[in-house]
Amino acid sequence: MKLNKLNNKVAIIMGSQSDHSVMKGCEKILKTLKIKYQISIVSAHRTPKRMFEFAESASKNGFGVIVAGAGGSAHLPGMVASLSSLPVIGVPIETKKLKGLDSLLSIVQMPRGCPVATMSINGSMNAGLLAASIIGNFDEKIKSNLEKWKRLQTKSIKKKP
Ligand code: RP5
Repeated sequence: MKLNKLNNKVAIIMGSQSDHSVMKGCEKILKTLKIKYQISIVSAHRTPKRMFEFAESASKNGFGVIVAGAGGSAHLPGMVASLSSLPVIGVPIETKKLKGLDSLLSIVQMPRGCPVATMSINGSMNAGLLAASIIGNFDEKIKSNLEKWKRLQTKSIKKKP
């Protein structure tokens, strides 16, 4: 597939409106790093056609990374990874009954041949940071924004408690 000149946007998708409060962490860090993103609800089981259309056109639409949050059986990141050659970062969403261990194990245990980079439970900020690292490989501005952010983080850690 022909790539756009610069596939430097991040797609944030999530299985349900109820995932949004967690996925806001990803939005926040992308905003801080001045990375363009689009956010939408795409459910593998409630809106399968939407998921197919999204995944199959993601690269053509200028996305360079997909961040997918899902809870419970959490098949969204894996399904999207099977339909797109873009890197997919999965965010396991904490669930009421199993505290997100279900989501984590589901997303992390992708079978051979279809990887999903799995974050910690509710680790949406790290998903944004990892997306920035990937985009920063070919977008100098983003790389420098990320480097600056890391320097500030380091500076903010006091030596003494
Ligand atoms: C998954 O089911 C979603 O990702 C969400 O985390 C979970 C529960 O969804 P709701 O019942 O709250 O819509 O598809």
